[in-house]
Amino acid sequence: MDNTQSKQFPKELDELKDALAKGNIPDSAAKIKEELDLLERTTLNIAITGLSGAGKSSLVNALRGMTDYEERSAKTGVTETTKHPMGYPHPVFPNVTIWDLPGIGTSMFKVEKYLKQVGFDNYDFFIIVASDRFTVHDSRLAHEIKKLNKKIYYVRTKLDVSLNSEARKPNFNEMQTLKRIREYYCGNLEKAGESSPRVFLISRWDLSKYDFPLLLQTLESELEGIKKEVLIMAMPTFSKESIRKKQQTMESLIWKVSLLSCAVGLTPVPGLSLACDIAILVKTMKDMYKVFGLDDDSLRMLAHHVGKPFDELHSAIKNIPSGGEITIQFVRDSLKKSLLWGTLTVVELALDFVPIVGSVFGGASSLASTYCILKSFLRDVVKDAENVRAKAFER
Ligand SMILES: Nc1nc2c(ncn2[C@@H]2O[C@H](COP(=O)(O)OP(=O)(O)OP(=O)(O)O)[C@@H](O)[C@H]2O)c(=O)[nH]1
Ligand SMILES: [Mg+2]
Repeated sequence: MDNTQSKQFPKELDELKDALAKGNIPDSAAKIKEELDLLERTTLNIAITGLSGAGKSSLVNALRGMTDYEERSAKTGVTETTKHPMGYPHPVFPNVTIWDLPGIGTSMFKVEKYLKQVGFDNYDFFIIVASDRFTVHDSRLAHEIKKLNKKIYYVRTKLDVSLNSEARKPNFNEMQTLKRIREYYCGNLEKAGESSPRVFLISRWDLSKYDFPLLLQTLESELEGIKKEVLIMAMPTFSKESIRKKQQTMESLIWKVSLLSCAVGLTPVPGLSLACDIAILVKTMKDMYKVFGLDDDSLRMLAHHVGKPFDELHSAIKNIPSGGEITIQFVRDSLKKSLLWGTLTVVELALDFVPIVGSVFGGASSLASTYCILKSFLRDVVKDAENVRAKAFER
């Protein structure tokens, strides 16, 4: 692990200082515990609808980071029609469920009845999918959903097919073609009464290209509070931007975890001059593998998706040990190293906290050490997530 630390105090620690300055450590720890528990319990339900064959089930799998061919994937293909709402939990973050809904165009019911039938209230937002045109039913549906104060996003799938046929024309320019297609769809939706439709162009076979990364970014930016964090953690890492967002989210979590581990684990760690609950740190580190798609299950799905061997992607992980090797012993050794090598930063941080925490639970150096090792571990995880992403998408 890289133990060199920046001397400047990270911004996210201002929040910690504020929380501690209010003086009541057990209360802060209890609140933080509640917050972290809530993060695990909060559910996110994404509804996908559109005509038969539009690519709904394929998008369900894409959002779950899965291919269409594995055991728990949504069935796709010309004869695999979605007839009833089917919830597909995210394979690694089961609190996120993507719902495959039958299209309104195939329904005999009126919009209100359709929404009632699919249980509209259960969903956080809707994605309407089309591989050709959005229909009048789609815009009517969108209108009703907006009245219910829920957001709608339009996704135009099978872009690869459209681009392939356009590419045969002389003077083909991909950027201009994309712009034209986007304008065409937005124009049509506006004519149908949509005031500011957002249309995302995607190809199921190349999710790192076109608008799929932008779709994820937009969904995330328009969610609020804890649901935003839930989405950021669960979404696949197809872009540098998504890795950066995950990093920011984890940064704001690790000081909370550090405080919690020091506040509840007052047992001194044998052989170390600090007291903390190492199990909390082990869990957080293991969670980081999942968040950044570096656990074996996520890597296997990514390998399937990009058609590369699992071992090839796994070999790009160079800075962190295998997930299974994150043990109490590993964390204890990291803490020991951080106390020996990272002395300057740990001491600086600890001194900064002493006036606030020192007298309360004698934990300034414990807090500084746990924070430093989590931060350093996160930096290594991010480097490896970038290495894996580069390896997965290199041609
Ligand atoms: N070329 C291409 N094919 C796609 C894309 N998305 C989906 N498909 C294919 O289109 C077909 C239909 O996709 P599905 O995801 O099953 O469509 P659906 O909307 O769930 O269809 P129903 O369940 O019948 O309502 C499948 O053969 C997919 O592989 C895409 O972006 N590009
Ligand atoms: Mg389907």
